Amino acid sequence: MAGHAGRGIDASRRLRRQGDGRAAASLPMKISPRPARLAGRSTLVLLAGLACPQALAARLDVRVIDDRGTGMADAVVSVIAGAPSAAPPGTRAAIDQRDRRFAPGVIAVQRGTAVSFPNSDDVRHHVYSFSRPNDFQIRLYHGESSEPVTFEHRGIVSLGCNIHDGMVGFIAVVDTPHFATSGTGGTLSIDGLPPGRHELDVWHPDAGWSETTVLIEPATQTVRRTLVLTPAMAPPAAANPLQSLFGD
Ligand SMILES: [Cu+2]
Repeated sequence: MAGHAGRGIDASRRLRRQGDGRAAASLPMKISPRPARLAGRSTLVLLAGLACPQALAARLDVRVIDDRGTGMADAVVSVIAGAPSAAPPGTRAAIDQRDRRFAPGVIAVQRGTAVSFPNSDDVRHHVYSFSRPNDFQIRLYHGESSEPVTFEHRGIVSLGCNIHDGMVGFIAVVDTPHFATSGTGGTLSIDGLPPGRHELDVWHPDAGWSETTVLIEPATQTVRRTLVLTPAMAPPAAANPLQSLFGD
């Protein structure tokens, strides 16, 4: 992904074009959307950074907000600090199915993670994804599914259920060990970051992919960043199946 087309757009020019006065007043930075993966325009803005001395590996504290300042849950942030890598063998994760919802509705895993899809409902579900090359399906089942699904390719896996159209979920497959998903309030932390300027990717169901960079100074202990995402669309509440899952 390093060096893909579109990187290095001058941030101030982009932001001026978008007429975002507040964002334009922030510090200069490199920023670029990821057109190939983006459902719509998305904007990522650096608001603040803070460094504390004395540590080799730093922690990144992130708050993801929308353009009204509201914290956005279910944002996946990953930092590319080194060569792409798969999860250690045996790494597991799970998405439950409760009350005809995927729970949680968004998870992030490192490539190579085996994800199980237990069904805690008293109805059968038929979980599938058309997201090639991570596509799969688990035919109608109750309780524990027979085999977990190992996701070998970086990208977003959109989940559905063949029985219940309203069930929507996502797995963000990353190829770095440095990632986290924002909870209520839009906050997350990523530990163990080495010094250097690293690519920082963020994905959200309503905003697609964006990327920027994060600078970890050699003596940095904690870096704090606020990332502003502009949802790609704002459909009427009743017409948006994602809203009940991801609304804040
Ligand atoms: Cu179902």
